[in-house]
Amino acid sequence: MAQISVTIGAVALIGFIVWWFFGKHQVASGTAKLQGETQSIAIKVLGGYTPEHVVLRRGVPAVLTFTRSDPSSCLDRVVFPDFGINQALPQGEPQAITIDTSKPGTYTWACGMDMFHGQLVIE
Ligand SMILES: [Cu+2]
Repeated sequence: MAQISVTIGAVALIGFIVWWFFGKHQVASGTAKLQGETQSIAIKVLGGYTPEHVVLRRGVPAVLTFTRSDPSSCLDRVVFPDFGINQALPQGEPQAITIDTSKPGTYTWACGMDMFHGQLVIE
């Protein structure tokens, strides 16, 4: 009897591990809204980035507005290494960041310590 419950426990644990590593986790995704000649999107900074996957249209000037409500200093900067951007995010003050969308591709951004990440897709 004890052996059966150990076996069931082991199978359940293996199932959980497989799900954890290979299951599809939901990622908040957002597409920038076109307004006249520019596209823009608002990103919330609270325990990470929402959305953390942002889609931009190629060749249209883009503005990402980050608003940090998270009190942690971990998130007080946002860095886009491919664009040479390292911007301070004062708590509660929306910060507009202009992105050059001339080169399509997938780029990442991160907090100042490279702990939280977001993804930018220009298509
Ligand atoms: Cu950090």
